[in-house]
Amino acid sequence: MSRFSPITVIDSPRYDEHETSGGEHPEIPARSKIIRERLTTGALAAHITIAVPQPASRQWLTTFHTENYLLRFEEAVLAGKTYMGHPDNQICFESYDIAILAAGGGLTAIDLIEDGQAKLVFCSVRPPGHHAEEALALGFCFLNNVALAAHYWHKHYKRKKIFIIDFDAHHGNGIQAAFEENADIFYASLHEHPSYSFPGTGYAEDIGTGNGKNFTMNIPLPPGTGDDIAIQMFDEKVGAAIDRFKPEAIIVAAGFDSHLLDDMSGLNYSTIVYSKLGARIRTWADKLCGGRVLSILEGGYHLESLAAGVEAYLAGLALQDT
Ligand code: OKP
Ligand code: ZN
Repeated sequence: MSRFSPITVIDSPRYDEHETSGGEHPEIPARSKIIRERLTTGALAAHITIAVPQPASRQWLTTFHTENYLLRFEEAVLAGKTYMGHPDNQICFESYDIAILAAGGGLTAIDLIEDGQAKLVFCSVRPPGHHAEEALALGFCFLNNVALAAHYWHKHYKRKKIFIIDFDAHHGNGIQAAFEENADIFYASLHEHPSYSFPGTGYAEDIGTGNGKNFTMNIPLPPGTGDDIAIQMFDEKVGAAIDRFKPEAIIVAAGFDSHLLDDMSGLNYSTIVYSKLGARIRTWADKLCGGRVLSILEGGYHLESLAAGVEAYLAGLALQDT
């Protein structure tokens, strides 16, 4: 026998207002729309509650980003600039507010979890965040939604040990930078090998520095890697690390660009891999940290595969064997 645990999805139609579709850009509002459509009408709909995000306040944005960077970002949108730093990072007039609402999604989710209203929360946010550094927009990311959520959980609710799992096809350089010297917040990432992939960081040798040594884990995978090797590495390496670390909470940087049909990476996962990842994470969460799992959307650019991947992942998280 098995049953579905309830899932909370943080979403807002305002996420669609970060409008980047002027040209060929892949990080588009259609991403949010297709996930919304699938989750509200698909097989999981009966198990999903939608909740509305609140914008992140300055106090929490500055736990990672500099004042100066936030001001530059706001000025850029007000001045009508079309990108920040590199044309990858397209902006429109609304982008600053929407990025703050994306960061706020994670904080709202944590409030719901700590208030006992939810255990499994998925934030279907745009723009993504894991490449953003304290004062740098990179790879479609402006504010580091996952890093900000980890700081909030750690500082506001005093959850001392947080384990971050990043299964986006790309290395989350921004999350790593945020916590590489921190022994309380573990960062584990599975990604396409940096020699072949953006942003070129995330070598296995990078294991953290200072107090944070051995609290960063990078698992680079060669182009062409499929489900079996990915799951094997995930079980062996991430499974061992999380068992040792014994977190009080898990945050997942959930990206779906490792799918076979997604051109943004050379990884070749099928949709089923995401349900397997979800099932593992659920098992670890139940065993180690009261079932608390916050997942925040990162990449995923092949629209059909993105929607199917999110649904499979949530099914894996929610389905409990009894
Ligand atoms: C964002 B996320 C050269 C190509 C850059 C950017 C990929 C960003 C991926 N300018 N490609 O990790 O899904
Ligand atoms: Zn990615």
